[in-house]
Amino acid sequence: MDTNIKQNIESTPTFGDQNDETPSMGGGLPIIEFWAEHTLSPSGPKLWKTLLHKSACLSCSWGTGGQKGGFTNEVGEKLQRCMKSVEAIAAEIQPPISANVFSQHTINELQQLTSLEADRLGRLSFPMILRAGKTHYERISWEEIYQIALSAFSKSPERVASYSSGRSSNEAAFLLQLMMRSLGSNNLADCSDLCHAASTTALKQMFGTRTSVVDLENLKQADCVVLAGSNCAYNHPRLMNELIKLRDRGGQVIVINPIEEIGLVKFGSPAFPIKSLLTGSDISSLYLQPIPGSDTALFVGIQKSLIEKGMVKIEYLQAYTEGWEFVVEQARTTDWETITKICGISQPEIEAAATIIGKSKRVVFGWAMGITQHNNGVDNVYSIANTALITGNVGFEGTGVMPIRGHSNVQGFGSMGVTVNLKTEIQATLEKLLGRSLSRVKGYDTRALITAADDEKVDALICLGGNLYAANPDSTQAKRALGKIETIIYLATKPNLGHFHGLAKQNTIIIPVLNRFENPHKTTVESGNNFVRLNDEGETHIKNAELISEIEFLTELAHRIHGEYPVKWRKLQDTKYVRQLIAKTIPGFEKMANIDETKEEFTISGRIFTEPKFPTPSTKAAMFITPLPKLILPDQKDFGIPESIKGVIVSLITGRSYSQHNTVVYKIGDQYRGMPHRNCILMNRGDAESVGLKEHQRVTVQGDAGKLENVEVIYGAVRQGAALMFYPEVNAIFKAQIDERSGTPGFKRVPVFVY
Ligand SMILES: Nc1nc2c(c(=O)[nH]1)N[C@H]1C(S)=C(S)[C@@H](COP(=O)(O)OP(=O)(O)OC[C@H]3O[C@@H](n4cnc5c(=O)[nH]c(N)nc54)[C@H](O)[C@@H]3O)O[C@H]1N2
Ligand SMILES: Nc1nc2c(c(=O)[nH]1)N[C@H]1C(S)=C(S)[C@@H](COP(=O)(O)OP(=O)(O)OC[C@H]3O[C@@H](n4cnc5c(=O)[nH]c(N)nc54)[C@H](O)[C@@H]3O)O[C@H]1N2
Ligand code: SF4
Ligand SMILES: [Mo]
Repeated sequence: MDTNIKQNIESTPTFGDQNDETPSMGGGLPIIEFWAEHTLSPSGPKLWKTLLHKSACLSCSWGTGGQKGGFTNEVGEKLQRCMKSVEAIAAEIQPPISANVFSQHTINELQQLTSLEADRLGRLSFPMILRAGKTHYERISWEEIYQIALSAFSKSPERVASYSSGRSSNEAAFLLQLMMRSLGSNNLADCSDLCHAASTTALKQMFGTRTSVVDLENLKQADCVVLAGSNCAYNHPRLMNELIKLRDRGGQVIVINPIEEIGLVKFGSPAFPIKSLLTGSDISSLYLQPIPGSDTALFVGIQKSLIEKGMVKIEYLQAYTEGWEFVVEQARTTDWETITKICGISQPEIEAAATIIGKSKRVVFGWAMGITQHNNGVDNVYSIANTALITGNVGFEGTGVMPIRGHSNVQGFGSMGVTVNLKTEIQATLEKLLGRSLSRVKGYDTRALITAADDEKVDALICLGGNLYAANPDSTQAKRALGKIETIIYLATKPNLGHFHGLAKQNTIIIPVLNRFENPHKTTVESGNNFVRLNDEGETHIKNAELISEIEFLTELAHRIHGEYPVKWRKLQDTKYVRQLIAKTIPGFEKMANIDETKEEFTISGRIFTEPKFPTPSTKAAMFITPLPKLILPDQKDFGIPESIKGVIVSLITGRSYSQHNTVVYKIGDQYRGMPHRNCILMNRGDAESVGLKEHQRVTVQGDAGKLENVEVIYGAVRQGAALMFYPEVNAIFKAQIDERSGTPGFKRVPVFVY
């Protein structure tokens, strides 16, 4: 392979020093160093301009920025911008990739790039196509793109699909689903299918809502937060400020996580430079490290203890819930031995958690991927919400259930109807708008899309952002499946592994798009706290290029496919009209109609419960019993490894390092976990030593779909039987069990053999 392409990339500076010592707390001075390094660098002025632009932070769903300015949150607090935001912007303000990169390097060479190297190439700036049998991506005209797309999307509606990732706007999301549904296709796969689908499914059944019932104001009233399966010190850093303030006012934080994440024990936040940054603030009051995948058992244990202590709010259950008798009965009759054996937490520790929850006046229960990404993800969420309900902690200020969402507008995509489970109200209004009934054929979610493609049932795919190839388990299957689709169109800001490995059978097209702070029109996004932000128009630093806005591309494509009637697609290039359509179609978004004039950002109506009355048919919350998981691990022989080879089977947690955004790696090391590079496995010392392994030794990690070799063992505060590796690289080696009810892959409990 031509090494030039790699050499060029390696000479661009990566972020920070790889060899820092493992810090004794999360956050702290490295954050300030990072800010200084970036804001004082040659790209500093561009970075500042973007930070001050009136648009929402690109990175996570916690949400900040918008009309109040780059550093102000929805309740008007200042200095609300974390370094993850800077990291995301820094990647977007990279120079454009020179055309030579694609004319001089074959697809085989591009496939040698790592995620970090692909991202470091720079910004995409002209449309390209890789045609069947060709070795290079080449430039393509817009006219030819529309012709190819038109013929691809004229196939039978069941054979066309979209995939999307939550960084695009509400307007783009709305148009995407309108275009697909107008075609007669419900195949609207979305990254949320791999993420919080279990939360959406469970919350809808229990409360008739699909999102968090807690807003920022509410969180500020809580005196206890239960944080399960979230590493917000890395992934939602400003949530840490709320936890620090909660501890300062005498509140308690219970963390539930098989890994002792240092930032969830102690965190130094730059928002409190004097009292927190240098010395760190205590976060967890109680830290429980259960076996991966066992949270349902742990929460049933907490319920059992609450019952035994007489801390259950029976009057609340009777008045506001249904099915509670069965839930209470399940917890009462499940014996302690079963519970403690499954979750690996002792009875006294479970009781300590129950006491804190039972004695607190207002408890918020928050969770993220450690809860949803399991084959029983929906049960996990039920068990958390059951615990909230039996203690009367939903429907009052300072209480509630709070899925901590992923991408900065992933929740907006769901609200706009980019989902295979469309709300009946939205379906009805769309039918009125289009003047005909919509297809009732069940659409493909992300996993179903991959399976259908692998079965040769998909001809055309449009990807609005994201990285479908690398986000899925079993990379070999993902690659093979995408390779059976005739035409794939990727809309993206920067190249990623999917553009080089997720290649279509005939035509793979890459469309370079403007990002949130560059669009020539206003857009909106929705945070995980149900707050809608308005993004101002902006401009791009990339000159003499052919970038297009997602809105322009989608409306033009829809116009070519559908013509002028009943939707005047080209008129919708003025996003003001899209917002008017959204206001008319999407429940809770009425204020969108005038947002262009009022500039009033808002909390979506009907989402935050201030009384325990819910949008369910009976107005009561429905409770469901939660079967305890059977956590069986395969045997060594199931991995096809002879008994003579010594090794250990562990439940592998696959997730994010400190410096990556999903499939995009920004920096190779994870300093807070002491992992110097990507090819590490974080292990419990006892597990490693039990089979004669030592720290820094190189091992093979074998899953059910492949193996990674030369992996460095790093000892960490991981509970016995568990280990951690980073995605997307690790997706090469396992197939993942799927939660049947939500379609979510079990990314957090992957059985592997380490030897
Ligand atoms: N900087 C940055 N921010 C991000 C992202 C990013 O990649 N980078 N990604 C965004 C997206 S899309 C998402 S979904 C979120 C992800 O945010 P998180 O959910 O916080 O991220 P993960 O790294 O997937 O893992 C969460 C935690 O779950 C724990 N865990 C694993 N298994 C279990 C279990 O069985 N039980 C319990 N209780 N805990 C478990 C892990 O140890 C880990 O600490 O962050 C969003 N924000
Ligand atoms: N093993 C394992 N696998 C996982 C997970 C895990 O924890 N473990 N987590 C899962 C989760 S929670 C998620 S959400 C998925 C993430 O899956 P995706 O959302 O599909 O992946 P991302 O890496 O976030 O996508 C990044 C790409 O989006 C493009 N992009 C960025 N901004 C824009 C924009 O404004 N417009 C457009 N059109 N494109 C843009 C860029 O080209 C960038 O390369 O991965 C899932 N996969
Ligand atoms: S916490 Fe999330 S939304 Fe807030 S600044 Fe950081 S990355 Fe952006
Ligand atoms: Mo996610």
